[in-house]
Amino acid sequence: MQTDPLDTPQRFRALFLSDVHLGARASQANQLLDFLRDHDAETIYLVGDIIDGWALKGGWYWPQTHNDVVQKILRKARKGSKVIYLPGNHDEFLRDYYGTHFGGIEVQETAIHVSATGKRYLVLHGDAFDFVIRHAKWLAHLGDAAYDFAIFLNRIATAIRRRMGLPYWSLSAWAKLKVKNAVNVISEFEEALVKEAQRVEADGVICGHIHHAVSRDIGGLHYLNSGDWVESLTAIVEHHDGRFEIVRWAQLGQPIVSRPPQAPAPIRVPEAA
Ligand SMILES: [Mn+2]
Repeated sequence: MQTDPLDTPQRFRALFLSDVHLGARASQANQLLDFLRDHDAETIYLVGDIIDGWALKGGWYWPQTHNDVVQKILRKARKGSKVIYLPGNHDEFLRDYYGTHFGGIEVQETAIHVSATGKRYLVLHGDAFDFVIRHAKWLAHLGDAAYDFAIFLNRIATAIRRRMGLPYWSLSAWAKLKVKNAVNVISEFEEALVKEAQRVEADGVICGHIHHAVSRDIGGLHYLNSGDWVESLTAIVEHHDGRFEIVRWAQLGQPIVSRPPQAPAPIRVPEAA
């Protein structure tokens, strides 16, 4: 693999990205652009909050780098990557387009990703469980029907806020306010998502939403969170042998999934636009 060291991205079986928040000033789109130059995959899952419709409502902010990220992803789709977009709460405008395609990108509410080792992963953003997490204590006493009802209430509440033009209620902001509970909120989120994976008979779950990248075992299920491109600059890759790995791009473009040292090419051929 030494032929074209600078322009050949590492190719993975699957790549999971979430919480890029394009359109928000805090988005580190330029870092993601570097990451995407170096990372390719057979299947790319956009696990929600890729475009921040809520930030755009507060004033149009769309610099070239944000556009470049969109172009880069569309280009990967054209070149043969299967790209699946699972909208989150910040890009919920896409939720009207479930089952449709644009530029080769499929929009779905949730997906099941089957790993190279045959394990089934539920893939979704995760905000549908905010209500469950806020009311976890009393719901735990009421059982499954109340739990399903809470998910339903969450959907209604989000629709009402959207209809009334109210700002989106943020679980992570709420968790940060209640600082000493933030750890609990994270573990309640993880438990709710694992429970949902169990319900659909998956072996694991891959989600985003809480900007907290992690890969761990919870009660025999594999919980993965792809983190974000606002603060932590993280993604999940699946290697060809079915191994999942959290990639941390935080150290100024020095990925932890490192390539072997390579001699610099004398001339860097510019990529076609
Ligand atoms: Mn979210």
